[in-house]
Amino acid sequence: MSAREFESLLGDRIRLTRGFFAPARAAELMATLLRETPWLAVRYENEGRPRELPRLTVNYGERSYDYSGLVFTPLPWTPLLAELRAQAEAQAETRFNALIVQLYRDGEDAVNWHADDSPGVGQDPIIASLSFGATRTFLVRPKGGSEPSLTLELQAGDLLVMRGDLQHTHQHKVPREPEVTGPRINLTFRTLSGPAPQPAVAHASRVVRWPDDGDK
Ligand SMILES: O=C(O)CCC(=O)C(=O)O
Repeated sequence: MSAREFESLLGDRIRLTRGFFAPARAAELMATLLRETPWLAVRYENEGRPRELPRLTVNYGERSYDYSGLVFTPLPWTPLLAELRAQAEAQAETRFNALIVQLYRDGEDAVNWHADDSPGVGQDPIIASLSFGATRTFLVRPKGGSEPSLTLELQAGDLLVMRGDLQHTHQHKVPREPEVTGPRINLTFRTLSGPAPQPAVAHASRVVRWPDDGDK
C-alpha cells in the first residue's frame, strides 16, 4: 500500500489527508467505536482536589503509556483497531504499537495545550490521528507562543499525521466548543519504546457506560 495524497503543513510537520475514510465508512466506524469501546472516565487528584479528564479515553496496544502524569494500562488490539492501525501505518509510513482512543462527548469535552513529548514516544515521534463524528477545531501554536499558527477543522474520516520535530517546536489543543452538540472520536496511533511506565491509574479511574449514564 502506498501513501495517499495529503496536504503538507507547517514545514511538513503535519500531513493532513482529508476523507481518508469516505463519509459512509467514517459514519459506520463512528457508530461501531462508540458502541464497542469500554469508555473510561479518568479521575485523579491535583493539589489534593479531585479532577476528571474532560473526555473519555481508552488505551490499546502493547505498551502502557504515560500521559498528563497518569499511566494508562492498555487493552489488547481488537480486529477492527488492528485494521485501522494498518491503514494508518501505510499512510504514515511507520509502525505503531500503541493507540489512545478518546471520546469528546460534546463540545464541552476538550484537550488543553500540550505536546506529545513524553520520553516513551521517542525523539521525533510520528503520530497518526483519525477523526470520526462531529467536526472539531484543532489548534497548533509554537511552544512559548500564545496565538495559534494553524487552525484546522478536523472532520469525520480525516487522517492527520504529526511528524518531524513538531512535538518539540509546537503544542496542540482541541478547545471547548459549546455549540458542538454531537460526539467525536479521535484515535491517535503512536510508537512507544524504552522502559514501560508502571501502571498506577486503575484505582483512580472508573468505567463509564456512554451514552447510557451520561455521567461527566
Ligand atoms: O483529538 C484530537 O484531535 C487531538 C488528540 C490529542 O491531542 C492527543 O491525543 O494528543
